[in-house]
Amino acid sequence: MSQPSPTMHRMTLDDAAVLARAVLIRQGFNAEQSQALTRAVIAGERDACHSHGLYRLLNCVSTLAAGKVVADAQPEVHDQAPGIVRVDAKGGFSQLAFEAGLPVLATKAREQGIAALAINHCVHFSALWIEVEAITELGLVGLACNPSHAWVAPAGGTRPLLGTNPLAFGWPRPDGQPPYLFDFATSAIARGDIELYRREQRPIPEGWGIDRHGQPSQDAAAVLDGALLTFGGHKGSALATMIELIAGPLIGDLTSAESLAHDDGAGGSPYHGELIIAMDPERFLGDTREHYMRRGEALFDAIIDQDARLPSQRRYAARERTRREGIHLPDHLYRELVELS
Ligand code: NDP
Ligand code: PYC
Repeated sequence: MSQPSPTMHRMTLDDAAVLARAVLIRQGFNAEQSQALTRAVIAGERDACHSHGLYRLLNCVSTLAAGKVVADAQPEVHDQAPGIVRVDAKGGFSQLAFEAGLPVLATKAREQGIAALAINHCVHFSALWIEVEAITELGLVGLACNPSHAWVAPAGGTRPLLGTNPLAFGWPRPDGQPPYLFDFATSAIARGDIELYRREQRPIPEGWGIDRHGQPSQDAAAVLDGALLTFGGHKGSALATMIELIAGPLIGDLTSAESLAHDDGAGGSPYHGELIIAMDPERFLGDTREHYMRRGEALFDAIIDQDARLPSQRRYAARERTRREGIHLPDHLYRELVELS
């Protein structure tokens, strides 16, 4: 089943952003939504997170065509409680809602030491590191998670129930260093990556999923039709369940199973909420902040001393590379996007 890699089209990041925006505007998104979506997919492509880069524009377009996203949604910000800001995305994609809520979240975190942003009624496909990195850029510690569609079998089960439910954490670092940041699906891999394997007709690694009969499979299409497995067995399964709860019912929004039911076979991106938490080291530590944040640095040094790498290191290296050299887009994806622009 092994196939040759697709030929690649080289572009600058600026040209890629122009193409992304042209696709979104042409397909009917308003200027604000298009700008926010463009920032997200260009950040994904720039950091070589291809499953959440320009490829996602195809989902944005098909979700709009299916009537499952509001193309000109204006998020509404509500001051819910001293430590909670709520943003109603009004059926639009999550990115603009996050951007609207971030300044209030940061202010509340600085006042209280810890604060939460609950985004409701959003259509969602974002890589969460984008949001957590924005929080660390304000000197805050960040945590984010959300459900998706019911695509993942609970550990020990054989039928899709949980979402691919990402969890991201970011820690600001001194001296202009990029943050310590991890961001992973609680499934063995993001579903978007399996979609890319299917597009390239490549077999997926063992252990990522099962077919509709509950049998282990390395056929991407069969797994997309069956269920993904959780990472780390029962541990990923429990984390995914926690995310269903704290970024679903706790914030008055849908679980992954409810999101899939809402989709009703239309094939749109998931529709649910997102929970984002920010913590202010200054409030926790006062004058001792510098001392304790340096102890975090000692931990990172000890990890690197073992020749282990920090999460996001690959991403930051890709960022440097694509800024210099531009991006390489599979030709067939480039042609699809030009057709839509
Ligand atoms: P990966 O398994 O590729 O990576 C997960 C994390 O682990 C990254 O931070 C990565 O850093 C780090 N990492 C990978 N290898 C190592 C290593 N050897 N040592 C240390 N750290 C390592 O990601 P996933 O497939 O789980 O998720 C991909 C993306 O999909 C995420 O951005 C997630 O937010 C997104 N997603 C979004 C969903 C949504 O509902 N919106 C649903 C599911 C996923 P690095 O990037 O540097 O490799
Ligand atoms: O890749 O699993 C995924 C995903 C779901 C929603 C956005 N990305």
